[in-house]
Amino acid sequence: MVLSLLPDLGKRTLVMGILNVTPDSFSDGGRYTSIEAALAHARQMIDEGADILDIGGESTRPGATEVPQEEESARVIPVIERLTAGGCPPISIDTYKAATAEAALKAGAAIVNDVWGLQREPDIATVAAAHGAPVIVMHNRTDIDPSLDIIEDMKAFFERSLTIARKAGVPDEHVVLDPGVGFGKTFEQNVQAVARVGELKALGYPVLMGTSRKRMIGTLIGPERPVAERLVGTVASNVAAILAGADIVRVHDVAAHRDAAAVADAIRREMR
Ligand code: HH2
Repeated sequence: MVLSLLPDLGKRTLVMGILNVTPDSFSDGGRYTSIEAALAHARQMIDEGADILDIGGESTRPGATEVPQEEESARVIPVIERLTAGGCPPISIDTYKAATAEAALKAGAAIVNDVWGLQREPDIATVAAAHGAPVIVMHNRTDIDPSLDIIEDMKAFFERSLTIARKAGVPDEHVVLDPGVGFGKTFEQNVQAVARVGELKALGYPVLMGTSRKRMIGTLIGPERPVAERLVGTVASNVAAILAGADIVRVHDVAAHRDAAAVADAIRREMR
């Protein structure tokens, strides 16, 4: 259950720390490819108060090469095994591949985070259901269409994902929605994905927001600035998302977001 696994969900904003065990992720690729480096980074995020660790073995940035399933599993499974052996917050596996999700859940991961919303390999929903694992259903598109009302497109996309989830036996309480900032959207549509979170919340599911260090932030603060300078812009976007209704923020910088979420949550509680 989302609720028993994450008892604070809905009571305060949860912070999901990003652990990319990839050589080519856009902001931290190559930094955590050795198991020891990945574990050290995970421990740092746990110390900083991460509520969830999101582990991925394939970069999803535009232009990244797809990784064979075996290679993706080989990158993430040893890290998941070592982390869960020592006790840690719930781990989500960032994959759209059913076999990787299966291996990760067997190794101790508890949540499936699918950037294709269960629609690339629908068997992933059966895998999640068999393990009783919640699923993060992210909106995505193969093409960018500036003429779209992106929130309406998300609603139609999520309807398809929810049909797959229900058919596979994933209960509604195990679904988290994510507008997928940076995936198949124009800059304006990415900004709308944050601003209009309330419309997604109205669907009745918790919402996760992932803006961390993404190009949208760079566009706003100055595209010539290095990715490492996107922290303040990222925090600003996540505070806005929290005030608009986001329940979980997926971030590289856990400590900064724990502080920001504490302040934003207190203000949100007093909003009418
Ligand atoms: N963004 C990325 C990867 N996975 N999952 C969810 N649910 N939401 C997101 O917004 C999201 C995600 C891309 O960011 P990152 O992991 O930092 O980079 P890369 O895909 O290059 O590894």
